[in-house]
Amino acid sequence: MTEHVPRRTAEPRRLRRTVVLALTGALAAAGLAVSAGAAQAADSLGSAATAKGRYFGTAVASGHLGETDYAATLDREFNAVTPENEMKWDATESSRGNFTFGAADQIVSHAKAKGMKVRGHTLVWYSQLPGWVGGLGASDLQNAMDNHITQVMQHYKGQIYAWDVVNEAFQDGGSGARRSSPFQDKLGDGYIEHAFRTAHSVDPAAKLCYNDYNTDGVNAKSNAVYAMVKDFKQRGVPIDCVGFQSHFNSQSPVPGDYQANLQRFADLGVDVQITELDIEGSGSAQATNYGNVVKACLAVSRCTGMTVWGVTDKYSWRSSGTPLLFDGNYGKKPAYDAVLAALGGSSSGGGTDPGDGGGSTKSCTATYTETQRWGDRFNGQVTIRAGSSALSGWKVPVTVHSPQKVSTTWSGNPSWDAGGNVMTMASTGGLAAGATTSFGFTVMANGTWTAPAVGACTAS
Ligand code: 9MR
Repeated sequence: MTEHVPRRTAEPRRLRRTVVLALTGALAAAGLAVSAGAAQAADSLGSAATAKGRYFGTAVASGHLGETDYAATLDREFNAVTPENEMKWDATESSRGNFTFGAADQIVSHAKAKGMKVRGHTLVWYSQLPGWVGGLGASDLQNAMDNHITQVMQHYKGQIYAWDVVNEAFQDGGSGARRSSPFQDKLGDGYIEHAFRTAHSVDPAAKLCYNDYNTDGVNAKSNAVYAMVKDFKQRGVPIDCVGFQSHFNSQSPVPGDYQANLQRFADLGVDVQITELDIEGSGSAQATNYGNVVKACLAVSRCTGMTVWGVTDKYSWRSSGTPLLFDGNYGKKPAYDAVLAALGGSSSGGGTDPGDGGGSTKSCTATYTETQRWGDRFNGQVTIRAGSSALSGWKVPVTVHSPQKVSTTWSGNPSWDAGGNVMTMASTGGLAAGATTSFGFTVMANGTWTAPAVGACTAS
Protein backbone atom coordinates (compact mmCIF):
# COMPACT_ATOMS: atom_id res chain seq x y z
CA MET A 1 0.00 0.00 0.00
CA THR A 2 1.21 3.48 -0.60
CA GLU A 3 1.52 5.98 2.20
CA HIS A 4 -0.40 9.22 1.85
CA VAL A 5 1.63 12.33 1.38
CA PRO A 6 2.41 13.42 4.91
CA ARG A 7 0.24 16.43 5.55
CA ARG A 8 2.89 18.19 7.57
CA THR A 9 5.06 18.65 4.53
CA ALA A 10 2.10 19.16 2.26
CA GLU A 11 0.85 22.27 3.91
CA PRO A 12 2.28 25.13 5.87
CA ARG A 13 2.14 24.84 9.62
CA ARG A 14 0.26 27.50 11.41
CA LEU A 15 2.92 29.55 13.08
CA ARG A 16 3.36 31.91 15.95
CA ARG A 17 1.50 34.93 14.74
CA THR A 18 -2.12 34.55 13.93
CA VAL A 19 -4.03 37.76 13.97
CA VAL A 20 -7.74 37.79 13.41
CA LEU A 21 -9.15 41.10 12.33
CA ALA A 22 -12.85 41.30 12.48
CA LEU A 23 -14.95 43.44 10.26
CA THR A 24 -16.32 46.76 11.32
CA GLY A 25 -19.95 46.89 12.32
CA ALA A 26 -22.11 44.43 14.14
CA LEU A 27 -21.59 40.76 13.55
CA ALA A 28 -24.67 39.43 11.88
CA ALA A 29 -24.32 36.23 13.88
CA ALA A 30 -24.95 37.99 17.16
CA GLY A 31 -28.66 38.43 16.56
CA LEU A 32 -29.73 34.84 16.36
CA ALA A 33 -27.63 33.05 18.90
CA VAL A 34 -28.45 29.40 19.26
CA SER A 35 -29.82 28.47 22.65
CA ALA A 36 -27.92 26.18 24.95
CA GLY A 37 -30.09 23.30 26.00
CA ALA A 38 -29.57 21.94 29.50
CA ALA A 39 -30.37 18.49 28.23
CA GLN A 40 -29.36 17.50 24.73
CA ALA A 41 -32.13 17.62 22.18
CA ALA A 42 -32.85 14.46 20.22
CA ASP A 43 -31.57 16.16 17.09
CA SER A 44 -27.98 16.87 18.16
CA LEU A 45 -24.80 15.05 17.22
CA GLY A 46 -24.21 14.01 20.81
CA SER A 47 -27.68 12.63 21.42
CA ALA A 48 -27.76 10.81 18.09
CA ALA A 49 -24.35 9.26 18.84
CA THR A 50 -25.50 8.27 22.33
CA ALA A 51 -28.44 6.44 20.80
CA LYS A 52 -25.82 4.40 18.91
CA GLY A 53 -23.77 3.77 22.04
CA ARG A 54 -21.06 6.26 21.01
CA TYR A 55 -19.94 9.73 22.03
CA PHE A 56 -19.54 12.65 19.67
CA GLY A 57 -16.89 15.10 20.76
CA THR A 58 -14.96 18.14 19.66
CA ALA A 59 -11.63 19.75 20.38
CA VAL A 60 -12.15 22.84 22.51
CA ALA A 61 -9.94 25.86 23.09
CA SER A 62 -10.42 27.47 26.49
CA GLY A 63 -10.03 30.94 25.00
CA HIS A 64 -13.28 30.61 23.04
CA LEU A 65 -15.52 29.37 25.85
CA GLY A 66 -16.58 32.93 26.61
CA GLU A 67 -17.97 33.40 23.09
CA THR A 68 -21.72 32.92 23.30
CA ASP A 69 -22.26 31.15 19.99
CA TYR A 70 -19.20 28.94 20.50
CA ALA A 71 -20.33 27.75 23.92
CA ALA A 72 -23.94 27.39 22.79
CA THR A 73 -22.99 25.24 19.81
CA LEU A 74 -20.62 23.16 21.93
CA ASP A 75 -23.23 22.58 24.62
CA ARG A 76 -26.04 21.85 22.21
CA GLU A 77 -24.24 19.43 19.90
CA PHE A 78 -21.37 17.64 21.64
CA ASN A 79 -21.06 15.29 24.58
CA ALA A 80 -17.28 14.93 24.73
CA VAL A 81 -14.39 17.38 24.59
CA THR A 82 -10.65 17.24 24.01
CA PRO A 83 -8.60 20.27 25.09
CA GLU A 84 -6.96 21.31 21.82
CA ASN A 85 -3.70 22.54 23.39
CA GLU A 86 -4.27 23.08 27.11
CA MET A 87 -3.13 19.68 28.42
CA LYS A 88 0.04 19.48 26.35
CA TRP A 89 3.43 19.47 28.06
CA ASP A 90 4.25 23.07 27.12
CA ALA A 91 0.95 24.19 28.68
CA THR A 92 1.09 22.09 31.84
CA GLU A 93 4.81 22.02 32.75
CA SER A 94 6.62 24.71 30.82
CA SER A 95 9.33 24.80 33.44
CA ARG A 96 10.41 21.72 35.28
CA GLY A 97 8.26 20.81 38.23
CA ASN A 98 5.96 23.86 37.92
CA PHE A 99 2.58 22.59 36.88
CA THR A 100 -0.09 24.93 35.53
CA PHE A 101 -3.57 23.64 34.93
CA GLY A 102 -5.69 26.79 34.73
CA ALA A 103 -6.70 26.66 31.06
CA ALA A 104 -7.25 22.91 31.04
CA ASP A 105 -9.23 23.13 34.28
CA GLN A 106 -11.60 25.59 32.62
CA ILE A 107 -12.39 23.07 29.92
CA VAL A 108 -12.72 20.16 32.33
CA SER A 109 -15.07 22.06 34.62
CA HIS A 110 -17.18 23.20 31.66
CA ALA A 111 -17.38 19.60 30.47
CA LYS A 112 -18.24 18.29 33.93
CA ALA A 113 -21.00 20.85 34.35
CA LYS A 114 -22.53 19.72 31.06
CA GLY A 115 -22.00 15.99 31.61
CA MET A 116 -19.50 15.67 28.78
CA LYS A 117 -16.70 13.13 28.59
CA VAL A 118 -13.13 14.45 28.49
CA ARG A 119 -10.34 13.00 26.38
CA GLY A 120 -6.95 13.91 27.82
CA HIS A 121 -4.52 15.07 25.14
CA THR A 122 -1.61 14.37 25.48
CA LEU A 123 1.07 13.17 27.93
CA VAL A 124 4.12 12.19 25.87
CA TRP A 125 4.61 13.87 22.49
CA TYR A 126 7.64 15.14 20.62
CA SER A 127 5.90 18.42 19.77
CA GLN A 128 4.81 21.30 22.01
CA LEU A 129 7.50 20.02 24.32
CA PRO A 130 9.34 22.68 26.32
CA GLY A 131 13.02 23.04 25.54
CA TRP A 132 14.18 21.92 28.98
CA VAL A 133 12.95 18.38 28.34
CA GLY A 134 15.23 17.92 25.34
CA GLY A 135 18.22 19.08 27.37
CA LEU A 136 18.01 16.28 29.95
CA GLY A 137 20.22 13.21 30.08
CA ALA A 138 18.61 9.77 29.87
CA SER A 139 17.95 8.98 33.51
CA ASP A 140 16.83 12.50 34.29
CA LEU A 141 14.54 12.43 31.26
CA GLN A 142 13.00 9.17 32.44
CA ASN A 143 12.29 10.76 35.82
CA ALA A 144 10.86 13.87 34.19
CA MET A 145 8.60 11.81 31.92
CA ASP A 146 7.34 9.70 34.82
CA ASN A 147 6.76 12.77 36.94
CA HIS A 148 4.93 14.57 34.14
CA ILE A 149 2.58 11.65 33.53
CA THR A 150 2.03 11.21 37.26
CA GLN A 151 1.34 14.83 38.13
CA VAL A 152 -0.95 15.55 35.19
CA MET A 153 -2.94 12.32 35.52
CA GLN A 154 -3.17 12.71 39.28
CA HIS A 155 -4.59 16.21 38.87
CA TYR A 156 -7.38 14.91 36.62
CA LYS A 157 -7.80 11.49 38.19
CA GLY A 158 -11.34 10.24 37.87
CA GLN A 159 -12.30 12.97 35.39
CA ILE A 160 -10.80 11.68 32.16
CA TYR A 161 -12.50 9.11 29.98
CA ALA A 162 -9.42 8.37 27.85
CA TRP A 163 -5.85 9.65 27.77
CA ASP A 164 -3.67 9.93 24.70
CA VAL A 165 -0.71 8.61 26.66
CA VAL A 166 1.69 8.70 23.71
CA ASN A 167 1.07 10.75 20.58
CA GLU A 168 2.63 10.48 17.11
CA ALA A 169 5.60 8.26 17.95
CA PHE A 170 6.02 6.82 14.45
CA GLN A 171 7.55 8.33 11.34
CA ASP A 172 5.69 9.05 8.15
CA GLY A 173 6.68 7.21 5.02
CA GLY A 174 7.34 3.57 4.38
CA SER A 175 9.95 2.78 7.03
CA GLY A 176 7.61 1.96 9.90
CA ALA A 177 10.33 3.39 12.14
CA ARG A 178 9.90 5.34 15.33
CA ARG A 179 10.08 9.10 15.04
CA SER A 180 13.12 10.77 16.50
CA SER A 181 12.33 12.62 19.74
CA PRO A 182 14.11 13.19 23.04
CA PHE A 183 12.21 10.17 24.39
CA GLN A 184 13.00 7.87 21.48
CA ASP A 185 16.58 9.02 21.10
CA LYS A 186 17.53 8.82 24.78
CA LEU A 187 15.24 6.16 26.22
CA GLY A 188 14.86 3.88 23.20
CA ASP A 189 11.82 1.90 22.01
CA GLY A 190 10.86 0.96 25.57
CA TYR A 191 9.67 4.47 26.46
CA ILE A 192 6.20 3.88 25.06
CA GLU A 193 5.61 0.77 27.13
CA HIS A 194 7.06 2.54 30.15
CA ALA A 195 4.69 5.48 29.65
CA PHE A 196 1.64 3.19 29.49
CA ARG A 197 2.72 1.28 32.60
CA THR A 198 3.26 4.53 34.50
CA ALA A 199 -0.10 5.90 33.33
CA HIS A 200 -1.87 2.73 34.41
CA SER A 201 -0.34 2.94 37.87
CA VAL A 202 -1.68 6.50 38.30
CA ASP A 203 -5.26 6.19 36.99
CA PRO A 204 -6.23 2.61 36.22
CA ALA A 205 -9.80 3.68 35.44
CA ALA A 206 -8.88 5.92 32.50
CA LYS A 207 -8.69 4.31 29.08
CA LEU A 208 -5.10 4.56 27.86
CA CYS A 209 -4.68 5.26 24.16
CA TYR A 210 -1.95 5.48 21.56
CA ASN A 211 -2.86 8.25 19.07
CA ASP A 212 -1.45 9.01 15.61
CA TYR A 213 -2.18 10.39 12.11
CA ASN A 214 -1.66 8.88 8.65
CA THR A 215 -2.53 5.58 10.30
CA ASP A 216 -6.15 5.71 9.13
CA GLY A 217 -5.74 3.15 6.37
CA VAL A 218 -3.58 0.06 6.07
CA ASN A 219 -0.07 1.35 5.32
CA ALA A 220 3.50 1.01 6.56
CA LYS A 221 2.95 3.42 9.43
CA SER A 222 -0.29 1.85 10.64
CA ASN A 223 1.31 -1.60 10.26
CA ALA A 224 4.07 -0.51 12.62
CA VAL A 225 1.53 0.78 15.17
CA TYR A 226 -0.45 -2.43 14.74
CA ALA A 227 2.64 -4.54 15.48
CA MET A 228 3.31 -2.50 18.62
CA VAL A 229 -0.28 -2.81 19.89
CA LYS A 230 -0.33 -6.52 19.17
CA ASP A 231 2.90 -6.98 21.09
CA PHE A 232 1.55 -4.89 24.00
CA LYS A 233 -1.63 -6.95 24.18
CA GLN A 234 0.33 -10.20 24.06
CA ARG A 235 2.64 -9.12 26.86
CA GLY A 236 0.00 -7.48 29.05
CA VAL A 237 1.20 -3.90 28.61
CA PRO A 238 -1.83 -1.81 29.68
CA ILE A 239 -3.15 -0.28 26.45
CA ASP A 240 -6.91 0.12 26.03
CA CYS A 241 -7.39 2.08 22.86
CA VAL A 242 -5.93 3.41 19.66
CA GLY A 243 -6.80 6.87 18.36
CA PHE A 244 -6.99 7.56 14.64
CA GLN A 245 -6.64 11.29 14.17
CA SER A 246 -8.25 11.33 10.72
CA HIS A 247 -7.07 14.68 9.37
CA PHE A 248 -8.12 14.42 5.75
CA ASN A 249 -7.66 16.56 2.67
CA SER A 250 -7.12 16.00 -1.03
CA GLN A 251 -3.56 14.81 -0.47
CA SER A 252 -4.61 12.56 2.36
CA PRO A 253 -8.16 11.44 1.54
CA VAL A 254 -10.35 9.12 3.57
CA PRO A 255 -8.79 5.74 2.75
CA GLY A 256 -10.93 3.10 1.10
CA ASP A 257 -9.90 0.62 3.79
CA TYR A 258 -10.65 2.95 6.69
CA GLN A 259 -13.25 0.68 8.27
CA ALA A 260 -11.15 -2.43 7.68
CA ASN A 261 -8.21 -0.76 9.36
CA LEU A 262 -10.27 0.25 12.41
CA GLN A 263 -11.59 -3.29 12.56
CA ARG A 264 -8.19 -4.97 12.47
CA PHE A 265 -7.06 -2.88 15.46
CA ALA A 266 -10.32 -3.59 17.30
CA ASP A 267 -9.71 -7.27 16.68
CA LEU A 268 -6.51 -6.99 18.72
CA GLY A 269 -8.72 -6.34 21.75
CA VAL A 270 -8.52 -2.55 22.01
CA ASP A 271 -11.14 0.15 21.58
CA VAL A 272 -10.68 2.40 18.60
CA GLN A 273 -11.63 6.07 18.52
CA ILE A 274 -11.64 8.73 15.84
CA THR A 275 -9.84 11.45 17.71
CA GLU A 276 -9.18 14.56 15.59
CA LEU A 277 -11.48 14.31 12.60
CA ASP A 278 -11.48 17.09 10.06
CA ILE A 279 -11.95 16.88 6.31
CA GLU A 280 -11.03 19.80 4.10
CA GLY A 281 -13.50 20.77 1.41
CA SER A 282 -17.07 21.93 1.14
CA GLY A 283 -20.54 21.03 0.02
CA SER A 284 -21.63 17.56 -0.91
CA ALA A 285 -18.13 16.13 -1.41
CA GLN A 286 -17.16 17.03 2.13
CA ALA A 287 -20.53 15.82 3.41
CA THR A 288 -20.11 12.43 1.73
CA ASN A 289 -16.66 11.97 3.24
CA TYR A 290 -17.90 12.86 6.71
CA GLY A 291 -20.85 10.52 6.40
CA ASN A 292 -18.56 7.68 5.35
CA VAL A 293 -16.24 8.19 8.32
CA VAL A 294 -19.16 8.10 10.75
CA LYS A 295 -20.59 4.99 9.09
CA ALA A 296 -17.20 3.27 9.37
CA CYS A 297 -17.06 3.94 13.10
CA LEU A 298 -20.62 2.71 13.61
CA ALA A 299 -19.80 -0.47 11.71
CA VAL A 300 -16.99 -1.34 14.14
CA SER A 301 -18.47 -2.31 17.49
CA ARG A 302 -15.34 -1.30 19.40
CA CYS A 303 -15.27 2.16 17.81
CA THR A 304 -16.48 3.95 20.92
CA GLY A 305 -16.71 7.49 19.63
CA MET A 306 -15.69 10.27 17.32
CA THR A 307 -14.16 13.68 17.96
CA VAL A 308 -13.96 16.47 15.41
CA TRP A 309 -10.97 18.79 15.69
CA GLY A 310 -12.89 21.96 16.49
CA VAL A 311 -16.37 23.46 16.58
CA THR A 312 -16.19 26.05 13.81
CA ASP A 313 -14.18 26.50 10.64
CA LYS A 314 -13.07 29.93 11.79
CA TYR A 315 -10.99 28.49 14.65
CA SER A 316 -9.74 25.37 12.91
CA TRP A 317 -5.96 24.80 12.86
CA ARG A 318 -6.39 24.77 9.08
CA SER A 319 -9.20 27.18 8.79
CA SER A 320 -8.69 28.00 5.11
CA GLY A 321 -9.61 24.38 4.28
CA THR A 322 -13.01 24.81 6.04
CA PRO A 323 -12.73 21.28 7.43
CA LEU A 324 -15.37 21.27 10.18
CA LEU A 325 -19.13 20.86 10.62
CA PHE A 326 -20.04 24.46 11.43
CA ASP A 327 -19.10 27.48 9.36
CA GLY A 328 -17.63 30.67 10.76
CA ASN A 329 -21.08 31.87 11.83
CA TYR A 330 -21.93 28.56 13.52
CA GLY A 331 -24.24 27.63 10.67
CA LYS A 332 -24.67 23.89 10.09
CA LYS A 333 -22.90 22.80 6.92
CA PRO A 334 -23.98 19.97 4.61
CA ALA A 335 -21.29 17.93 6.39
CA TYR A 336 -23.21 18.41 9.63
CA ASP A 337 -26.40 17.09 8.07
CA ALA A 338 -24.51 14.10 6.67
CA VAL A 339 -23.00 13.25 10.06
CA LEU A 340 -26.34 13.58 11.81
CA ALA A 341 -28.01 11.43 9.18
CA ALA A 342 -25.28 8.78 9.42
CA LEU A 343 -25.82 8.74 13.20
CA GLY A 344 -29.49 8.11 12.59
CA GLY A 345 -30.56 11.52 13.86
CA SER A 346 -32.69 14.07 12.14
CA SER A 347 -32.21 17.76 11.92
CA SER A 348 -34.95 20.04 13.15
CA GLY A 349 -33.56 23.31 11.89
CA GLY A 350 -32.61 22.22 8.39
CA GLY A 351 -29.03 23.46 8.35
CA THR A 352 -29.68 27.12 8.82
CA ASP A 353 -26.94 29.56 9.47
CA PRO A 354 -27.72 31.57 12.58
CA GLY A 355 -26.32 34.56 10.77
CA ASP A 356 -28.77 34.31 7.90
CA GLY A 357 -31.42 36.40 9.50
CA GLY A 358 -32.02 38.39 6.33
CA GLY A 359 -31.00 41.96 5.71
CA SER A 360 -27.57 41.27 7.16
CA THR A 361 -24.72 43.53 6.21
CA LYS A 362 -21.84 42.36 4.09
CA SER A 363 -18.81 41.60 6.16
CA CYS A 364 -15.48 39.82 6.08
CA THR A 365 -12.56 38.95 8.30
CA ALA A 366 -8.85 38.73 7.49
CA THR A 367 -6.51 36.31 9.26
CA TYR A 368 -2.76 36.52 8.85
CA THR A 369 -0.42 33.52 9.07
CA GLU A 370 3.28 33.30 8.36
CA THR A 371 3.54 30.15 6.28
CA GLN A 372 7.23 29.82 5.56
CA ARG A 373 10.54 31.40 6.47
CA TRP A 374 13.98 31.36 4.88
CA GLY A 375 17.23 33.06 5.90
CA ASP A 376 16.34 36.29 4.10
CA ARG A 377 12.56 36.29 3.64
CA PHE A 378 9.21 34.89 4.68
CA ASN A 379 5.85 34.17 3.12
CA GLY A 380 2.66 35.55 4.59
CA GLN A 381 -0.86 34.41 3.86
CA VAL A 382 -4.08 36.27 4.57
CA THR A 383 -7.29 34.29 4.65
CA ILE A 384 -10.46 36.20 3.89
CA ARG A 385 -13.71 34.86 5.15
CA ALA A 386 -17.05 36.26 4.06
CA GLY A 387 -19.72 36.73 6.71
CA SER A 388 -23.26 35.55 6.26
CA SER A 389 -23.83 37.47 3.02
CA ALA A 390 -22.15 36.91 -0.32
CA LEU A 391 -19.58 39.54 -1.32
CA SER A 392 -18.92 41.01 -4.70
CA GLY A 393 -15.49 42.08 -3.52
CA TRP A 394 -13.18 42.75 -0.56
CA LYS A 395 -9.98 44.66 0.25
CA VAL A 396 -7.39 44.30 2.95
CA PRO A 397 -4.45 46.65 3.73
CA VAL A 398 -1.13 45.05 4.61
CA THR A 399 1.66 47.23 6.02
CA VAL A 400 5.22 45.95 6.08
CA HIS A 401 7.87 47.46 8.32
CA SER A 402 10.66 49.31 6.53
CA PRO A 403 13.27 48.18 5.46
CA GLN A 404 11.09 45.14 4.64
CA LYS A 405 9.88 44.97 1.04
CA VAL A 406 7.17 42.86 -0.55
CA SER A 407 8.83 41.08 -3.48
CA THR A 408 5.99 38.93 -4.81
CA THR A 409 2.26 38.59 -4.33
CA TRP A 410 -0.26 36.04 -5.49
CA SER A 411 -4.02 35.56 -5.69
CA GLY A 412 -5.06 39.21 -5.45
CA ASN A 413 -4.86 42.64 -7.08
CA PRO A 414 -2.29 44.72 -5.16
CA SER A 415 -1.98 48.50 -5.16
CA TRP A 416 0.62 50.51 -3.26
CA ASP A 417 0.97 53.73 -1.32
CA ALA A 418 3.67 56.21 -2.36
CA GLY A 419 6.17 54.92 0.22
CA GLY A 420 5.75 51.32 -0.91
CA ASN A 421 5.06 50.03 2.60
CA VAL A 422 1.28 49.79 2.49
CA MET A 423 -0.14 47.32 0.04
CA THR A 424 -3.90 47.18 -0.41
CA MET A 425 -4.90 43.82 -1.72
CA ALA A 426 -8.21 43.65 -3.56
CA SER A 427 -10.20 40.61 -4.60
CA THR A 428 -10.17 39.24 -8.10
CA GLY A 429 -13.80 38.13 -7.80
CA GLY A 430 -16.72 37.58 -5.47
CA LEU A 431 -16.96 35.34 -2.43
CA ALA A 432 -19.93 33.22 -1.38
CA ALA A 433 -21.47 33.66 2.07
CA GLY A 434 -19.28 32.02 4.69
CA ALA A 435 -16.64 31.06 2.11
CA THR A 436 -12.92 31.68 2.39
CA THR A 437 -10.18 32.60 0.01
CA SER A 438 -6.61 33.68 0.56
CA PHE A 439 -3.82 35.75 -0.91
CA GLY A 440 -0.13 35.51 -0.27
CA PHE A 441 3.06 37.49 -0.52
CA THR A 442 6.77 37.22 0.07
CA VAL A 443 8.46 39.78 2.31
CA MET A 444 12.20 40.39 2.00
CA ALA A 445 13.10 40.88 5.65
CA ASN A 446 16.20 43.04 5.19
CA GLY A 447 16.96 42.24 8.81
CA THR A 448 13.48 43.00 10.21
CA TRP A 449 11.26 40.05 11.04
CA THR A 450 8.25 41.82 12.52
CA ALA A 451 4.99 40.44 11.16
CA PRO A 452 3.18 42.76 8.77
CA ALA A 453 0.19 44.68 10.14
CA VAL A 454 -2.91 43.35 8.45
CA GLY A 455 -5.80 45.78 8.62
CA ALA A 456 -9.52 45.14 8.72
CA CYS A 457 -11.19 43.55 5.75
CA THR A 458 -13.62 45.82 3.89
CA ALA A 459 -16.51 44.07 2.19
CA SER A 460 -18.38 45.31 -0.86
O1 9MR B 1 -4.95 22.12 16.73
C1 9MR B 1 -3.72 22.28 17.38
C2 9MR B 1 -3.14 23.64 17.04
O2 9MR B 1 -3.92 24.65 17.66
C3 9MR B 1 -1.70 23.73 17.52
O3 9MR B 1 -1.14 24.94 17.04
C4 9MR B 1 -0.92 22.55 16.99
C5 9MR B 1 0.50 22.62 17.48
O4 9MR B 1 1.22 21.49 17.21
O5 9MR B 1 -1.52 21.34 17.43
C6 9MR B 1 -2.79 21.19 16.89
O6 9MR B 1 -3.32 19.93 17.28
C7 9MR B 1 -2.60 18.79 16.82
C8 9MR B 1 -2.83 17.71 17.83
O7 9MR B 1 -2.44 18.14 19.11
C9 9MR B 1 -2.06 16.45 17.46
N1 9MR B 1 -2.38 16.02 16.13
C10 9MR B 1 -2.29 17.03 15.09
C11 9MR B 1 -3.12 18.26 15.48
C12 9MR B 1 -3.13 19.27 14.36
O8 9MR B 1 -1.83 19.75 14.11
